[in-house]
Amino acid sequence: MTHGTELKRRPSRTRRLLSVFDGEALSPPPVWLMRQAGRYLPEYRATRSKAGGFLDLCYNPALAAEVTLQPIRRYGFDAAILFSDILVVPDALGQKVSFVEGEGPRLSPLADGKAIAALSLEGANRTFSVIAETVQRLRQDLPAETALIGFCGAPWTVATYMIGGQGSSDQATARSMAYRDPQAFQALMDLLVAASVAYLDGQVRAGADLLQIFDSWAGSLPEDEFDRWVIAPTRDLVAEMKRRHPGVPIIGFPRGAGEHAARFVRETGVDAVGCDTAMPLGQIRATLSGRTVVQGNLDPLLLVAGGARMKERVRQIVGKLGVNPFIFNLGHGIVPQTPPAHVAELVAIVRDTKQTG
Ligand code: 1CP
Repeated sequence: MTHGTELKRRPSRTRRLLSVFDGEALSPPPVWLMRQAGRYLPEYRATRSKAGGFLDLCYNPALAAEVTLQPIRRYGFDAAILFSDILVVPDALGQKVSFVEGEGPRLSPLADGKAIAALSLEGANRTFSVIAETVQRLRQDLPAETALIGFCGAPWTVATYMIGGQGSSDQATARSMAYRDPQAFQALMDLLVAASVAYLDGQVRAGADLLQIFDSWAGSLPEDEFDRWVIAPTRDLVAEMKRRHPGVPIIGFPRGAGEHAARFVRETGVDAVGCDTAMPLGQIRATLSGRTVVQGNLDPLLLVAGGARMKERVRQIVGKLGVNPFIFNLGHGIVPQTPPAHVAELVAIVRDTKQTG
């Protein structure tokens, strides 16, 4: 891998996970889990209550680094993911963001082009530098063999929260605005691409080894809108990050992309694709595996259930996808009711899939 001159990294092979981006199929595959830090861990809940609000936790580098490290200490994952949130970006752009305990994020919704025009990148770097400080601490405190993942939300997914003001099952408010006023919507996409570049650039300069772009709501758009609001802004974001940091791998996670996934990979230029729970292993094997690095895709609810059924499915996933460069993960984030002991069990099962001979 080529490394940017500003990075004082160890050679990538000390971090096993990075070898998959050199085209190696590792056995057992490297493993980390989306939302591996979070409410299912008692030590997370304790740190969070010390921090005050959720954003106070994201903006406290010592505490954010601490909760990033908690699952690494417990489970020895091959990668840590920076503790922050995709909604740090709207907050940095001047939109009011808060988190209601038990209910999720609340933003003052952007009603029209005027509200979008009032947002500003000026001052955002102050917020992003606090997040970069967390990354810097992590690079010092993490074991040398643990890769550090930086991340942001994809412009489309972040926009759905900015326009809707909260999470929703159909993203109707954002989809409607995109039809009603595509020009204003495009302006928001362009602003989010620029802000996400600044957010990710700060993370890479501070020591992130690779990046993931979360497009959690990519699945709600028809094909022409998918091209315009998922593929195009992600392609712009990836192109600018590749220009600045050609050696830093980027994982795209277009949740719900289904049939669009292979085209998403080809047209955005990502180095890896996160596959969601619903994506059939046969489709992944036929259209993605061996062409790009594949990540996924155990059902988070099977991790809650645990037991023989989980073991069987893990072996099936690794058996099918582990023959090519592959990272084991869930198909979406860990849910709060997950028993921590099941996560330990899962990691043991994945590591036990090592092919001998
Ligand atoms: O009460 C709490 O402690 C808040 C729960 C929580 C956590 C642990 C939120 C609020 N964000 C996070 C951290 C987080 N969010 C990480 C940290 C690293 C890790 O994975 O361990 C990451 C990568 C995210 C990304 C994120 N935030 C996404 C994309 C991934 C996904 O789950 O689809 C999204 C959509 C968000 C918005 C968000 N932030 C928090 C919540 C509960 C949500 C989702 C709201 C919804 O369901 O619409």
